[in-house]
Amino acid sequence: APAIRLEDYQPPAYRIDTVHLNVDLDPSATRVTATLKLRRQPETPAGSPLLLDGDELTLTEIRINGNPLAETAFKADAQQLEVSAPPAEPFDLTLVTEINPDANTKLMGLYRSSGTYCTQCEAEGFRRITYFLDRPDVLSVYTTRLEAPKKDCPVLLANGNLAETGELDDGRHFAVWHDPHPKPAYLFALVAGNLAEVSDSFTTASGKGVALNIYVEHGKEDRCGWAMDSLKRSMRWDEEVFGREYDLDVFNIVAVSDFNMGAMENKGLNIFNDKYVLADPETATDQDYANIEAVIAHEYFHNWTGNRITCRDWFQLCLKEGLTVFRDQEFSSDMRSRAVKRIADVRLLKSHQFPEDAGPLAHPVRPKIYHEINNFYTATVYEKGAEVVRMLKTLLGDEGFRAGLDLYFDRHDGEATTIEAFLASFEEAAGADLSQFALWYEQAGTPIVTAETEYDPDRKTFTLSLSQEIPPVPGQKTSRAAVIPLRFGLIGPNGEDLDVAAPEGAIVAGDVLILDKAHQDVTFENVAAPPVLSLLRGFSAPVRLNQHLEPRDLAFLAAQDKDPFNRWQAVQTLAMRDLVRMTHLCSQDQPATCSKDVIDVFAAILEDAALDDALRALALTLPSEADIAQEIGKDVDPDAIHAARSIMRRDIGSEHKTAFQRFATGFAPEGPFSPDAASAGKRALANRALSYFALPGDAAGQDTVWQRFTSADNMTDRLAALTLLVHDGAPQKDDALEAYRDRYKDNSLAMDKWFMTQATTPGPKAVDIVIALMGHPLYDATNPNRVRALLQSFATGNPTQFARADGAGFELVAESVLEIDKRNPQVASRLLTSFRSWRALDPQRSALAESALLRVSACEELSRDSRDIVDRTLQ
Ligand code: B3K
Ligand code: ZN
Repeated sequence: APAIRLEDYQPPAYRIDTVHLNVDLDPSATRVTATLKLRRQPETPAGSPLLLDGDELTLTEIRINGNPLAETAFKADAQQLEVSAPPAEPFDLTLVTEINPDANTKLMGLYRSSGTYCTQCEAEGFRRITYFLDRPDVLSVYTTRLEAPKKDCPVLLANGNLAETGELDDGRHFAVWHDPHPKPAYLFALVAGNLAEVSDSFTTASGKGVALNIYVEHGKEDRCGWAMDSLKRSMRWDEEVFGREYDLDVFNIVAVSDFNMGAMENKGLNIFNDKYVLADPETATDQDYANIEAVIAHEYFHNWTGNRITCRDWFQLCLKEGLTVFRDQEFSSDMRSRAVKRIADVRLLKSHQFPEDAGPLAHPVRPKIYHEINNFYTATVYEKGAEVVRMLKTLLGDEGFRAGLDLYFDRHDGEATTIEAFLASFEEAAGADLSQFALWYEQAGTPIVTAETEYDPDRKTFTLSLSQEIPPVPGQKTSRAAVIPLRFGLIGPNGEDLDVAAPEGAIVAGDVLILDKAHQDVTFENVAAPPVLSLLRGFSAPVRLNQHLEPRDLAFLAAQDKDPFNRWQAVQTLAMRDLVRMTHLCSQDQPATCSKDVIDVFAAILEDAALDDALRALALTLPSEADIAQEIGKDVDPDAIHAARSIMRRDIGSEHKTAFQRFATGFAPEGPFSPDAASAGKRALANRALSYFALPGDAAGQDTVWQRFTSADNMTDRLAALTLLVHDGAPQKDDALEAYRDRYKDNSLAMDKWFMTQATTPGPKAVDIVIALMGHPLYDATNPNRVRALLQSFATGNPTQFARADGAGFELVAESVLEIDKRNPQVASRLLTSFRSWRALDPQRSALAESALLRVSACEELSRDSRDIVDRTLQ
């Protein structure tokens, strides 16, 4: 497939003003009649051929202005329709295509999930329904008529407002939906099936009533309450914080169990992976509740950032995704603890985006080239994209930022636009020059910021020497200095921030220092005593900070920093340093023990009642094995990392056994289960403490875990206990797995957790366990959630066994990729990305990974999705 390049962008030769779709639903032979009002663009010479995209389509009829077209006047194959000399004046093109939803295993276009017809059109799925100008800069007004047997499909939904319904002969019925807002084809959706409806309503700030409905399979109605509540809170919040109101009479959400990703923001008809809708205490963890709240909000917020204002082309994906992730992060911060949310977001960024940006799949937030756009729904576009928006807010201040966004909404409403237009709105509204800032969209790779400090006791000066560089990444050998906002504080001996004046020649706004050169020295005057520098507070820029702090300074920051993010970071840095040291000892088979600094800091955090419980739980969480591997960076030995981390847990736990026991057993929230942030924080701290109290091999501790497992009244505690029993190889582990399976065998989302827990079991049995589970009656290789629960969790959450020294883990994943790729390329290519850090492994392991990748690459029938990933991973 040819590469698509940003620099080659051309506006469309034709526009489509309106689309009338008539969809006659049938499981294997759905008939789609599309009437498109086409208009030649003034720049397009009259008679220029019209080229429409298709994908696996069969055309059965074609008419222009009602007249059938001569066979010589068009060419149609499965991938394209060419009308050789269309009328010069606006005309109606009518196309009839026949499609087979039951045979659609790619889950793109129109398919069926547990009998329900549903669609997924982003990025290029609409062309699997009818021939079209399937690109985001062609905006049309859609009217959709659906027709189906009423018995099978009592519910018929499409975008916009309901215009008409009626009965037909033979037990059939129809519904017509009209969406007045012009939109690109990727936002089209329809749903038809026998679904239950959970309804509520919302009144907008200007007094307009909106009907809210969530559609789920019958029997799941009572698990929709949290999603509905999250939706109403999102709608109110977007009015209050961004001044954005909803714009249709109805907002529908449909939950389906087979979905390639999390959810989709189709105009007025969001379609969700049911994982991000269904929740009750019995089946959902606190993390599930938080995820549902965030994803419901994210899709809702897209109505303004994505739908009302969309992308000109797919290179601009971060225009809607980075901005919308930023918006959902802010929403969750306002609903919960801001500090805890910030730490959670940074952990995600560092664990997912940093390795992407450091490996063969690195790309700028706005890529310049792609082969398959579905492979660019990445942590870089989403999470780094959100960080870039966050930096904009830091640089412009709350007011400047809001003014820029308001101008963007005013000016571009109804358009398909670009990052340049987005930045120009901020430049104008806030009077800023963002030309250098724009590099954040252009350059791949994570900048490394190095900070050195020197205190001069005679002159009472404190000098900060800063430098930045981006290590080379594929396609980018050199880079230019970025604009890096560094939030900071100089902390005096009493723990208070010093009130220092902005040094001459440096750009300091409030507590933010702006680094915009490769090297920069900043000298603060009148500093009475040597301060401790707290840099990158709140993680004010997506960079790696290279700053040497002594253990006592880190302990000081962990205890004293007024910035909760940097308190957490100081604990992590202390633990990480020690883990790297211990890993090296373990890899040489030498004895390793955790240093006293780390043990003391952990004990202090545990007992610091002034800290948020959830924050304490996070600070007591050791860096993951993948995080440690990333820190080590080369010649990675996953077994040594695992050993070091286990020793650290053991040393911390045994040194403070009684304290951990106290928190593990006496810290549950009171009263009946509630998913609120405070209660979730208590559960998180208690379960974290339990993991230090009940160490592997400690019979009494594991009895306590078993007690927790059997007596838990909520999924968070039950799953935490199950995971400890299984991962630590407790004697009760088989009983626990069996009890869990018996309890949840009819609930797929809960069973996903059962598969995931086993797939992430450390130890040499994991590959065999995964292979056995692939043959389990409840395993379903066609369900993306189940595949991700078993195989993706194994590949990304079980580093020692995925990278097993004999290559069996790589083989298992490579084989699975090849198998899944035949049915569902998007799920396969996502699984394949788990190889992205293969070059950082020790030589023996990286050779084995390479041969597994070469095996995938040798398959001639590989999908475009997987071909693209394997080629780039091997390059
Ligand atoms: N916009 C969709 C993602 C579509 C993925 C296409 N492969 C969900 C979201 O970001 O809200
Ligand atoms: Zn999104």
